[in-house]
Amino acid sequence: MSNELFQSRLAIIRSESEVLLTRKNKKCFSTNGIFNRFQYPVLTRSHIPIHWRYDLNPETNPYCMERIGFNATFNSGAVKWNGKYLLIVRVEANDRKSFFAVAESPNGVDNFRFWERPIIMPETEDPDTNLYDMRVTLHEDGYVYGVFCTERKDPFAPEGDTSSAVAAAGIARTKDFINWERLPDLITYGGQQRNVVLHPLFINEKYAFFTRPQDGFIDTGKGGGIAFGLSDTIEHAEVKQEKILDAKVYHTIYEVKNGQGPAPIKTDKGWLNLAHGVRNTAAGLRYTLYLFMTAIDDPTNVIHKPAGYFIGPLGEERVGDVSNVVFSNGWIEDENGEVFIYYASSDTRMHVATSTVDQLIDYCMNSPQDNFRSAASVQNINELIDKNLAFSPVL
Ligand code: M1P
Repeated sequence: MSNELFQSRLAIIRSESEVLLTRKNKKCFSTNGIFNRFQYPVLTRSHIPIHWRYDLNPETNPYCMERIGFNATFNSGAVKWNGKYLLIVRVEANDRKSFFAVAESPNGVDNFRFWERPIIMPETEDPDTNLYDMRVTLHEDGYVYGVFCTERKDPFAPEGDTSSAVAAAGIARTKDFINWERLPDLITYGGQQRNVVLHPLFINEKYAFFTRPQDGFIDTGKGGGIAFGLSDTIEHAEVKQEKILDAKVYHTIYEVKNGQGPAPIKTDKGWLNLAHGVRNTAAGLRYTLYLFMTAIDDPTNVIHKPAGYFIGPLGEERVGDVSNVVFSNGWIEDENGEVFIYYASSDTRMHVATSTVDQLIDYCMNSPQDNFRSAASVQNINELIDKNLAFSPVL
């Protein structure tokens, strides 16, 4: 096989990759005025570095074929670090295994590039089959923590059942996002765990976790709801009691289940929390994002919660490996109050939306809440109409 084929293919692959990696992203006009979407996703599987995919030696790869394929880049933790915007991305290869890799951008909205290698996450004595959805917390103890889902085969699955799994919260810490110290998994007593998030502050001198107790791997069963609990240590984290702070509710966007997104943002009006809610439809589950605020002195006390979703899947976001899903486990508050909300669509690709702390507080405090009946929703609309008519009779 001629070296020419290898070289010409590689030249095309390299130049197309460079065009994608250096493409400028454009802020779209926001009709709702709450946040701005951007024209392009910030990360797709095509952003995976060439040297992770191809054997670059023409002697051993004369056809210049991909040796390792990648399926998706989604559900990323996020942090601003040394002036750069980092995503701790859930990368899924064609073999269905997820792992973490850091992608870095100078401005948070485009030019994301993966670091040289994926993260080498140490294992516990019970090896993980799959890892995903890391939440990054800059804790006041001085460490950066990553809390993520570790999935293993259900040891009690009947013979022949090769899909039942058990989800738990893995914990690791770092000071540079390259070297990670793995700590024992979080122990809880409410069944399985996904969407566990470490709070950035000590609460009552203890480490504090948002949890999501659930009976099964997919079904929350009699569990569910965003919960909160305290642990004496992080080195052997154990939450003995989980208190539900935001329950699932019939006929809402979080009727089936919900889960905390990233660690909350502290503001002078309370904590801003981003979460996902899941409802059922004839076409399957639909995942949307919602916001709520909790009291500054009590992160379990919900003080403002607008009705319905904040971001729902739109346009091409609606289609992917798991369609009709938006999911977020990372946001960054910049020094000037701008907030970068990183969200994945349909378990396939990463997007960014931007807003500000002020806008998000305004949205939480001044949007009507859900009163759980159609008549009550109509009443909310009529109250706004009355207000507008009184203010300006000519609409
Ligand atoms: O497929 C949608 C999402 O499903 C799970 O979220 P939850 O535990 O709330 O159902 C997670 O596996 C998540 O990664 C995925 O995006």
